[in-house]
Amino acid sequence: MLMNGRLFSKKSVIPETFIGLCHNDNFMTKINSSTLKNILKTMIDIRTLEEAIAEQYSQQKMRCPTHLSIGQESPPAVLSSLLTKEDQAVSTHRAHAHYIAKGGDIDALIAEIHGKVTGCSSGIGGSMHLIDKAVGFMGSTAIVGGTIPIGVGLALAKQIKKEPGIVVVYLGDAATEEGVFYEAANFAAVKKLPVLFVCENNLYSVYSPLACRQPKTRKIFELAQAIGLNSSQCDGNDIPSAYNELTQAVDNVRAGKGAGFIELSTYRWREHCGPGFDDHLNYRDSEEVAYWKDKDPIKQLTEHLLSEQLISNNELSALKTKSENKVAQAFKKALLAASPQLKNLEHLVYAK
Ligand SMILES: Cc1ncc(C[n+]2csc(CCOP(=O)(O)OP(=O)(O)O)c2C)c(N)n1
Ligand SMILES: [Mg+2]
Repeated sequence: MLMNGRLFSKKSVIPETFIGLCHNDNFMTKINSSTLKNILKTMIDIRTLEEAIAEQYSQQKMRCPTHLSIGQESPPAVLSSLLTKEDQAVSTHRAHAHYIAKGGDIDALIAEIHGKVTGCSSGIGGSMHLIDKAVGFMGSTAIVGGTIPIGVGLALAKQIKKEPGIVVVYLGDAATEEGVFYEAANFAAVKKLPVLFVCENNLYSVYSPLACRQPKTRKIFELAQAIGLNSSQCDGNDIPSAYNELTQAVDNVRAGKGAGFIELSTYRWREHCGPGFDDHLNYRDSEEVAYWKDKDPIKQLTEHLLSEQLISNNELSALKTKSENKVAQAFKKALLAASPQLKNLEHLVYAK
């Protein structure tokens, strides 16, 4: 089998459901170079800040659980290049990348993970409970599937009030195994709501591979299609394929063609929850991990931009340095900021 120019003859490291999702360089040339650079910048910001979280986590200043998206930065980075401020998004326990890509503030995210008042959720939410209405980021939650009906509700409100924009509901592959997904997806399909479900299929629910949770031949996007959502699937770590498919999916929802669903294959490099690695638990093959690391979306896009002379080495290092400085400043500010006061707890938790 030939995937992304590499030959796998022994055992396939690609699950059946992803076979055929190939790299397509032709699409890359159709994407405007400034869009590609913005996508790269967003991915670098996400990776830089998450690597800094991983590095500093053991200092015990960040006391909430964190789920890192290192390795799966491309779906939100590509999607957000197609969204506007009028569009809204809801997210999952693995929310940092979604928040930053939607225009979220690095200072506010780092402060939130440190439990400080300057955090986007005023320091009482932590990594998994991010909200920032100013950028249309309407919430994330630790309950798998918990924000799916909230996103559908936001889309219903947009439809009733005739407000512009669409709603993006980020979900993991495991969230499609929750009953609430079917209820919400059915309602969105029936009402033709302006909502796009964006499923990041990283093959795992904690340590359980998709293959032991769902029939091997099932494709998640086909299941969504059967519910009545306009569905598609693509290689989420392949920027041109993701850009092409996401453009079509977003355009269809914007055009009022009904609720959509897109499944993007991707992979987390680190442990399910926490700053380290959990591969010693042997729940996934080292060959599989190596395959996905080789499909690093940042590496792929950097190589393309350099080889096409769309970015210089100097520009690239400036981009990285700027991101590192911004993240370092964010940590400094977070450590100096105040903690929330108990008297404000009720005010911060309940909506009026
Ligand atoms: C309703 C519910 N069931 C179980 C859990 C425990 N849990 C936390 S994350 C997770 C895996 C979710 O997998 P997926 O949706 O694919 O997202 P990923 O972690 O792979 O990004 C599980 C089972 C939970 N938080 N909520
Ligand atoms: Mg998963």
